[in-house]
Amino acid sequence: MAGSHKSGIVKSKINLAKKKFAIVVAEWNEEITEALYEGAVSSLKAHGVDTESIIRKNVPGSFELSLGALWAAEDKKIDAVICLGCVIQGETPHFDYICQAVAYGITEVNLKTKKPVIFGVLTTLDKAQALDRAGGKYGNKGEEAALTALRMLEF
Ligand code: DLZ
Repeated sequence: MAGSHKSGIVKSKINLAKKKFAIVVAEWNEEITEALYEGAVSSLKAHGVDTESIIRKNVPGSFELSLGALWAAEDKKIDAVICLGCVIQGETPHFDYICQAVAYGITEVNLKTKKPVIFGVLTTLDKAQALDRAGGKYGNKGEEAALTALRMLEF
């Protein structure tokens, strides 16, 4: 699939059963972010991560993902954080401000905490594009976000 990982399942060099993940989920566009969450969890489990090693935290919207991710990453038990959100363009420039803020915010949390903090945020022009990427014809970007976390833990 263009623009995605080469294969769904990565053969891990590390013991993933020992790793702990926080998944921070934005509640805006819930139908989409729940599908991303399901994708991320099933991908982690398929790679040997225990259900008890996955901690879910909700935030109101994508703008709040950065702070949610920082709080999660500051927890010494957490090895990687996966941020899931969906920003859909409306009639005002709000979209641009949220997308830019969350992209910079998550980057900053990566560098500040030195832990993998994954940007699993859809930024789409409409809901149809989001559905296509949340289990639709372009796969599930939540699954890809989980795979990215695993790849970074293997770095
Ligand atoms: C306000 C807002 C709007 C208009 N659109 C979205 C969106 O499409 N996706 C999303 O995750 N959040 C949206 N929000 C909420 C903001 O992310 C944030 O929660 C509020 O501005 C409060 O800080």
